[in-house]
Amino acid sequence: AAIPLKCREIWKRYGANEFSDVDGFESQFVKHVETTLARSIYNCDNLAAYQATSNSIRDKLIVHWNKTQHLHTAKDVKRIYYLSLEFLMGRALDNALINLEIRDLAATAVDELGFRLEDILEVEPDAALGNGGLGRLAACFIDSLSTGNYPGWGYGLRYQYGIFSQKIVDGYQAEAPDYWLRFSNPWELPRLEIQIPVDFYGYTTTVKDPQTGKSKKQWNGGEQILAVAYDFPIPGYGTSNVNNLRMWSSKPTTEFDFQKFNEGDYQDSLAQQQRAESITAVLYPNDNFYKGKELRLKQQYFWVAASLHDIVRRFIKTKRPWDQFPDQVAIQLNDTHPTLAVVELQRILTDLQGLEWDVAWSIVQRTFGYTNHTVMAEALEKWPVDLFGTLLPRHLEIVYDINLAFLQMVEKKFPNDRGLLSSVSVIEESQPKNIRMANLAIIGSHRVNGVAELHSQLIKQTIFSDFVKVYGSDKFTNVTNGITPRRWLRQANPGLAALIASKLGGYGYLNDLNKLKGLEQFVEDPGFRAEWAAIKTANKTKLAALIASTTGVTVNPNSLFDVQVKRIHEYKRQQLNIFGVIWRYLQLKATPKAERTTKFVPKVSIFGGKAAPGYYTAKTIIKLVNSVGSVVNSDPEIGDLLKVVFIPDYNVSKAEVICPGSDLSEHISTAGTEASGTSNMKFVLNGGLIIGTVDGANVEITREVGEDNIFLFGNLAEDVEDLRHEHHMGRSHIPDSLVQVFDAISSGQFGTPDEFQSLLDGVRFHGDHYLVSDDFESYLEAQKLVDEEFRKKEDWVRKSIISVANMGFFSSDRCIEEYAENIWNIEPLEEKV
Ligand code: T68
Repeated sequence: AAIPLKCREIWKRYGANEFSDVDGFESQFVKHVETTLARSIYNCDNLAAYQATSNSIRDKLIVHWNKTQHLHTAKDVKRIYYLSLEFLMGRALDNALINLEIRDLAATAVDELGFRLEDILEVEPDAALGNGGLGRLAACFIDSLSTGNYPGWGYGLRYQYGIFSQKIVDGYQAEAPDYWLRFSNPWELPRLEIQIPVDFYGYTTTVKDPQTGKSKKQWNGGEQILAVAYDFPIPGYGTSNVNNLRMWSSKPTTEFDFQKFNEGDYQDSLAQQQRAESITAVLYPNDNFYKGKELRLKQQYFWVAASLHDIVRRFIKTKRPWDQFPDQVAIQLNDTHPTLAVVELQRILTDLQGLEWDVAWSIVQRTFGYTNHTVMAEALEKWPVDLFGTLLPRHLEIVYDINLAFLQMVEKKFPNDRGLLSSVSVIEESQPKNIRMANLAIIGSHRVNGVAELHSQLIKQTIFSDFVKVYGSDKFTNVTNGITPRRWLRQANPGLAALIASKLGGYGYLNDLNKLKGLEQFVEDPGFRAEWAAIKTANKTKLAALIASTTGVTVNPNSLFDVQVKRIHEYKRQQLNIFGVIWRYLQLKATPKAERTTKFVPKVSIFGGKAAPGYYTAKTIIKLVNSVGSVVNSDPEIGDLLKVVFIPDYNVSKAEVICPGSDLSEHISTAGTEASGTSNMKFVLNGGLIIGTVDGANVEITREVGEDNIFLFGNLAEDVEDLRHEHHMGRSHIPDSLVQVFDAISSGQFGTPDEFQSLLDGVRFHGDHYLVSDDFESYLEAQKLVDEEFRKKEDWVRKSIISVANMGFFSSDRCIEEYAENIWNIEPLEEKV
């Protein structure tokens, strides 16, 4: 019920009193220490200071969160819902301070209160609810949605355990659980009153609709679990709009199995309830790989059902006719993980709301868009029909009906093309039968996009070519990925961000990144170049400190820092990198001492990244890197000429130190395998150069920064198929350099060779699927060129400046504008303060 008019004056007087100066912040801080945390000046450590600071900032965010949500409801605008099973957010505090433009204020205040902001920021655990690029992309996108004032929500799962934390034990990866919520999380608003029941299992029946007299299908669920909402306010930069990221957590219902109870099995009926919480317990740690686990499908449906329930409820409140649903709601599927949403919406509209099939289906198709992130077969989701049908019996029927209608349409357009029908069918007629989620996502969406130009071309030519035949190519489009410059420049590299601001008239470039172009006019200013170079050196010194504290290895910041940090995967080819490092080491050893420094630039080869716990080859690569490191780093002949380190537990907060500290970063995937890559953008935006293949977004980075400012090598995507064929015909050629590397490994120079044998055999005898042997010489050539260019210090700095100046295109703000215009059809709406 509404508050009576006569009471509202008091509400107004006390409402929304947010702080806006140092004093105001301090008073909030102390209040939170004393009441929220129940501590005092006598026992306030950095953790308490972090929590008090975060709570104070959170209060401020909530005020604007409320206003923004109210505005969107009042204006009845169309919203975009971004469904992603991963949001790799990293830390929230520094980002909030930056986006609210109160970082200096907070630094002053905590200093006056007896703390250092830097120490407080370090206490925060990463919110690591993602594996890699896909999850981080979602995090950049919601930052840009808020910054661009788009009415948009993210929907995800609130895993209790994020991606495992990685330890290196004796050179091997070991996994430890990441219980990130141990000190509670000040950035989430538990909405314990929002509890949505989600059904699983059970059976379907046909019932007569009492109103229409028609018979219809009904799902009688067997197990019910509650989805509880936790909201994370997402502040934009340069705006007071605050969007919402809603994460679901699973809870048992208060119902329980009375039959079991009556049979005297109280323990077991409770235990079954307890298992409800396991649904959102842990993030699956696979990147670019599909594994058909029932619990994963449960996670997907749980999340999709709760999110759609929420979205539909919000729409129903507007009292509009169903036909207008797509005018109010756009839903983006981040990969195929949320594809069940297509089926669930069709079920809601037909079974629950009584719409005709075709009417409902047209609404569904107009609502969804689908983003594909990979062309690799082993990553495409397929669920066994039996497993799917047991968990979601009604959904299986709907999948079959969707497929039937679709295949009839295809058959009509292309009569008697059995091959076409079987390739576009949602059902893979294998033993056992599978449901192809990508096919379902394409059929259920009005637009399908890839994440870089090359990738978007490749999906049309390879995995989805038959769908281009069916739908024409207009359904397929490209939105090249981007990154948020707030976190990946201003936050990660405050020195460089400030220098840029001093030249471009302030920080306005942070939400208008094309302004970076203005830096080009300073390239020939020696003073500017010196400042630029000094900042890089300072950042390298900081990275050297991280290396020392995490690996115990001391490195010289004057060396060339050559970095490859990303998930460990054969297609990303960390093995190519470490083979190249071994080659360099062998060459160094073979060169007379006096000539070494003229022939080789001192270099630190820096690796980092997690391997999926079950991915044996990836784990072997980690071990090889560490084995090479222990030999090279302790070789007194080599000294600073070469160091090899593996930084353990690569994550977002480490990336914020590593990206600004690189001279060169490696993006060396086999051409055609890396859909886009986004760390390539982060490194260049921070003034590093790239050595890379003609793959993913490297292609567009080259177009923007110019060929002279990037070290490209290797075979092209169009040649990969033929090269693989050659290997399979037994016509492999291993270049002599690589043979020498393999011989060195096999001789035991880097520890017991047995464990590396399979890695070498993969190249030598098993088809060299990732074309390491084909690209090795070209890689060494490119590295040689890097050495030569790095010696020309001034030219290197010029390349760095020109590259940064041309990175405007890769702001995730640009991505969101493209999605909004070409896929979602939504407009920004700004709260007027
Ligand atoms: C990445 N994909 C792409 N997948 O590999 C990368 N997979 O090229 C691209 O830049 C990025 O997406 C953003 O578009 C992933 O990160 C996964 O992490 C993943 C997770 C679960 C299942 C499959």
